[in-house]
Amino acid sequence: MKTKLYTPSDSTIAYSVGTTLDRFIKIKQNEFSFASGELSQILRDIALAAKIVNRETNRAGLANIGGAFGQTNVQGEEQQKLDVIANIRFTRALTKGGEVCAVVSEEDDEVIDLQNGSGKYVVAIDPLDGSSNIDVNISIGTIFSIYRRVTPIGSPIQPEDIMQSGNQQVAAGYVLYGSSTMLVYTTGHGVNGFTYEPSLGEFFLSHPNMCAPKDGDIYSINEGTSNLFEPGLKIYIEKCKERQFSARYIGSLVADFHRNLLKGGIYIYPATSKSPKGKLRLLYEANALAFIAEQAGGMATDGFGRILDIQPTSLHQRTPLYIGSPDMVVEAENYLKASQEKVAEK
Ligand code: FDP
Repeated sequence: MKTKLYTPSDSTIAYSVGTTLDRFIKIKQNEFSFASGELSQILRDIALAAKIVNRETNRAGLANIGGAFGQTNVQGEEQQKLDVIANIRFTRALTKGGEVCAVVSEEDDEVIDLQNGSGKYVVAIDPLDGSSNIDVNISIGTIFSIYRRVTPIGSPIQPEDIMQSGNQQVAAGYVLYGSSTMLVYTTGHGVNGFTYEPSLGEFFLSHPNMCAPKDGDIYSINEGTSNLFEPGLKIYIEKCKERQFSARYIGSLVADFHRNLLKGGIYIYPATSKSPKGKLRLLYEANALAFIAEQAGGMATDGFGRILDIQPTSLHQRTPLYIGSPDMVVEAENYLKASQEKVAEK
């Protein structure tokens, strides 16, 4: 039998559609420290749930799934119907995938034991971040962190499986439901972004090896509470204005973070005199984005120290967050530290 070697062609009538997320995960599997395919499966489960949530989000205005659900979550925030739907979708996908033993979610006050006896991983997730933006058709997101459990597989979940500092993450990512839907993730070997192609139902590699600009000229902060800011932060914001930086604040963490990651900038959700720990949650918001920021060459602190080194003490713990281009984060941090030193001297 005659054979001929296949040579990939750059055909203009059947052009290559690119690298799917699935294929990329498979190619990269040997980069994981424990390359047995389980982590790949979790990423695939998350991608599947993200596609479903993307569909629900796009139909929200038509399918009576916008608006409030009628209950508050553990944060005392009113749950939106899509918050609840997204929580169910992600938890179900992770349960059925079989690799995850426990989930920490913004929407559940307790740890969810998935009863997957052989599950080696723990996932912390904000299923739908920025949910106050759902009803006004503005970008929202999903944020996730993946950890290996530290106690023996099959035994009951222990606090030490859950309360791991961010530097123990084996993977983290976010999904941005925006003008297009993107999934961005890291396994500690750089950051890659995938754009969803709805007609094929696949995420395709669109942003390989994402790098945060070292410096930037965008600052993102809710200035409506500026009278409650620490003196050092007030000075930093004034410096941004003096240099005529652009103020950009969507009020959707994933979307603000993503823009600044691509363009160069800083996102700040600070401590205020009213909320000394800020608003954002360490386990399922700050840690994942901090891991991604650092993997892209950016930086993430609580204003004084690295986010990834904070030892969590409670499930829904909050933290101030300064994240983005490293030069900007360092400068903001320097103003904070200088003003604290002045206070200490008095
Ligand atoms: P939301 O409450 O709408 O879920 O995670 C919380 C968050 O949104 C972030 O996505 C967003 O950046 C921030 O809160 C907005 O808070 P403010 O309205 O206080 O600025």
